[in-house]
Amino acid sequence: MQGVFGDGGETVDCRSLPSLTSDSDRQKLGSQDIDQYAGISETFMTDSNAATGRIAILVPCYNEAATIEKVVRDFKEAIPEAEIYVFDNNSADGTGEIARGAGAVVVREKKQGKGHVVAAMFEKVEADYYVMVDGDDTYPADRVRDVLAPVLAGDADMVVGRREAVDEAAAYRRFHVFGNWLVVWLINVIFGSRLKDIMSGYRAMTRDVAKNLPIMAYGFDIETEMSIQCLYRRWVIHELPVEYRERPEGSESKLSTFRDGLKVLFRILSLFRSYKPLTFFGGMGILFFLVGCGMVAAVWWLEWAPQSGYRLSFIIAAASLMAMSLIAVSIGVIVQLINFRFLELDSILRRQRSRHGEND
Ligand SMILES: Nc1nc2c(ncn2[C@@H]2O[C@H](COP(=O)(O)OP(=O)(O)OP(=O)(O)O)[C@@H](O)[C@H]2O)c(=O)[nH]1
Ligand SMILES: [Mg+2]
Repeated sequence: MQGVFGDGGETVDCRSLPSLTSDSDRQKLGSQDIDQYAGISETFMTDSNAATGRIAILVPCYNEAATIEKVVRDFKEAIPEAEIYVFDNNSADGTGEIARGAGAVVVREKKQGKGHVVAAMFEKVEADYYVMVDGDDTYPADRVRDVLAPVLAGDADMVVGRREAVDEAAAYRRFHVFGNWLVVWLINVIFGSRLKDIMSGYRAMTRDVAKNLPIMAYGFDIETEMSIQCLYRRWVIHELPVEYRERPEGSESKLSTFRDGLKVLFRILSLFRSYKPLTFFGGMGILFFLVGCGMVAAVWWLEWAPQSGYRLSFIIAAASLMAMSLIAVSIGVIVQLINFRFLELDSILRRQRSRHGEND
């Protein structure tokens, strides 16, 4: 299927896959380690007596004329039964035409930003399994079946291609290694996870995830949001090491280290506040309480005269901090309760939708 889709909210249906796997294959795989999936998914695709599944390869693109043809051709060769969708976000360099020429379905998205495009992809493309990959030829197409394997086997809801740089200095720009480390560390501490790569653009996921994952990010904070949402919803994330190479000559990064880095940090903070409100507001409350206690201790320790201005201001500040600490903890408890009710609602809605076949 080929063609350009407008902005009218069309649904794109991708080709059928002949088969996935037998039950015994699934059980065998279930007990194996992630790295052992290599090569096994090929068997899934060709096993003739199993379920049917459609695979969509989704490529968000903004001015990737230098690399998109190779990316589409490589994926066509690596997984011919999948349909490739290139979501072109107002490219001015002919990315869309090149992608169409290479055999991809090209969908135009006018709202600028990777986050908008990913939201449109999940809304418009109908498939059973989704693979998301960048259009800059930095991820290996020949690992697509490995990345898909745990999702096809029913062992993971999302597989993240964990980037292992072939040449770290060339693949990552200055500060990016530190930025990646900081983001991973923050999320693991806040959400109690043990992930190693949060910002990889190479991911496979089930239809359930693609259709039910809320997306609020507009730009490069999208990957961070996807990982956090999966953690919050207790979807199973697997990481699979994949080679990560530098952009080829003539291809330009769209990422601005500081602007996009700040956006990612704000996204983490905002999701922390929304999804872990008791920890967020409770933590604030504890901090206010401790500072308040410190001020009371200072008044007692420094033995200011009763009429001293310092003494009075410290006592007023300490009392205000204690009051703020109580308010912060109360907000945390209330928002946590609201979240809990929403999660209940979400679970009921999902059960009803799956009863009506909307998640299948
Ligand atoms: N649709 C869409 N895609 C975008 C936009 N900005 C970037 N992309 C795509 O998102 C993918 C990743 O962008 P990159 O600029 O490579 O960002 P990155 O991989 O995080 O950073 P680098 O390490 O610099 O490569 C590429 O396929 C881009 O074409 C955008 O505004 N809209
Ligand atoms: Mg890139």
